[in-house]
Amino acid sequence: MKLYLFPPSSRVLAIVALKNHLALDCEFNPIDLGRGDQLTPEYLALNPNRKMPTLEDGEFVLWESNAILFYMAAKRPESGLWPSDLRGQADVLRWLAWESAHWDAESCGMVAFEKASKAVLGLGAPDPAFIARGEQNFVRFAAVLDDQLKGRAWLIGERLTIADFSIGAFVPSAARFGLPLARFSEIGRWYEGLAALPGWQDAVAAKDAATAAWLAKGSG
Ligand SMILES: N[C@@H](CCC(=O)N[C@@H](CS)C(=O)NCC(=O)O)C(=O)O
Repeated sequence: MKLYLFPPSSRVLAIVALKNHLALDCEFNPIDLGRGDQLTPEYLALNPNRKMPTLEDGEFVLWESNAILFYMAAKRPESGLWPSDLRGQADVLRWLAWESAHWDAESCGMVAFEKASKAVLGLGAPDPAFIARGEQNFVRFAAVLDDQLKGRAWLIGERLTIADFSIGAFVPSAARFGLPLARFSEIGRWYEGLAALPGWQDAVAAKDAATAAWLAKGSG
């Protein structure tokens, strides 16, 4: 399998952590969003959205980070990260949809886009109105997540799933971009569980190194 990734991204953290956790054999193809690698004809043939991440497995090409997480987990059914029972699957799918629609697009991802991605993509200054909206939405959706985590080790209960990888991946950037995580103790407790996974730790170290290199390049 080949993965096309911009290494500083939160979505990439989920994918790299899962790849590490499952010990999958994947080749990384870095995509430099600042240089416009996502706009080349070769890349657009893989992902017409002009976005990363993208996975290529032989003839099969897949985009959307949550679909990629599913595909990777389904390669290792014994991991249980994609449940085998109908209700477990529906529950994980619910949280992946929630991540995409609310956690990413309306809160953590919205703030990260304004405070970091716009600079990477050369899209101008952050818009304070969008940041305020993202912060407001964060409080609303983090409360939902915090409540769900009460009495549960992981998002859907005692089983670690790809929903934990997907949603947990935005926690470091929520902290970096000043979102009020400290108000949500269950999120903090749950994230410690993810942060204790060796594959997660390696992925965070890789993301941090890539982010530092990116920032140094920008200021140098
Ligand atoms: N829903 C998509 C979102 C992907 C996305 O927004 N990727 C951003 C960076 S993290 C991107 O590649 N942006 C490049 C651009 O818009 O030019 C997913 O989860 O894969």
